[in-house]
Amino acid sequence: MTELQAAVAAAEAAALTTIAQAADLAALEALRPELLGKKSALRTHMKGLGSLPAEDRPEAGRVINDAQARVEEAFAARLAELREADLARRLESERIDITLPAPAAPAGSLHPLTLTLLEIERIFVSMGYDVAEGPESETEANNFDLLNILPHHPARDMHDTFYLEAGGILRTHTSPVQVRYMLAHKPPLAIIAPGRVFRVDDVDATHSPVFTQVEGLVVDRGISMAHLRGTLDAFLKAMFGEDVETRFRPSYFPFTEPSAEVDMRWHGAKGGGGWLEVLGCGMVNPAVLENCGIDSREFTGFAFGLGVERFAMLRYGIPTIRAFYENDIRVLRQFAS
Ligand code: 2U9
Repeated sequence: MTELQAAVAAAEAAALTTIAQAADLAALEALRPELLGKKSALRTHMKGLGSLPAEDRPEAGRVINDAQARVEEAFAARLAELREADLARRLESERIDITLPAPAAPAGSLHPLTLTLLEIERIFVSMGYDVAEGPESETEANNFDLLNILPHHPARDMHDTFYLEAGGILRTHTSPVQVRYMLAHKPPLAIIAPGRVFRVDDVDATHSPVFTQVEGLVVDRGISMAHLRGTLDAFLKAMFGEDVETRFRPSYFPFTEPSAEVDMRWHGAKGGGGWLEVLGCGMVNPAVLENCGIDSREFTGFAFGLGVERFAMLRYGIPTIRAFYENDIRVLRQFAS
């Protein structure tokens, strides 16, 4: 063996040992320049070929190339081996148990407006009322004309009501639901009409351009103001407690005659208190009954209307109507049952 062959064999052996001893991928990668780079021992021998006699060069070149090929092969094999070991270690350490139960999805809860509306419905249904619903976009006839709200009434101003480009309007109260119901059913009837209504209004603590109403309507032979008073008094007692006192004050609505506003007495924690308006009501205007195909000489009726937001604010001590629409989870969570 020539001196060169011995040196190449030693360099190859040293490289193979170093490769075999690389403990992990990072260590092996760090060896790459030293073992396979331009300045590796074998490449340095390659560069020295020029100083050999011309007849010795082919054999010497072959010897160095073969050694270089074996080092490269050993490097690639060790790389593959370490990668496989690394993958196996990660699979083991990152193992997940797919048989574990998933974390429970957080349960939502009913909105305070919904809770209040459900309670109002429960009370009226217990008194024999049906719940009627209707569309939020309405005709001017159903929302105004048939309810005796004349063309010059301020509520009909373009700036007070949302007029739809396709024709029609957003209902300003749920009264058109009762209009539709009377046009489709004969008395006796007792219904409540809950739903969203729309008015051009700036938002403040007690106003919103969108809010929720419940209106009620009873039509039968012999219905009087006494039925109206007894019904609303019983409703407010069921809603806020048996010690609630009510007071009826004269008022005016085009669709009722006579009309009244209902106040409820409240008692403050420090002895204060007073009367608070909570409802509007009245005997259905005979003209409205006639508009809806009901003979006003045979039938009379009473009607009332309330804002659900106001009831929910009283029920829960909520100081601003905004709380119902902002959907702040810290507010809503307090009503989770
Ligand atoms: C028909 C006939 C009569 C419904 C009525 C009121 C009085 C009333 C307000 C309460 C608070 C609106 O939401 S609010 O601002 N409503 O004061 N509503 S009588 O009367 C009707 C309805 C339908 C066919």
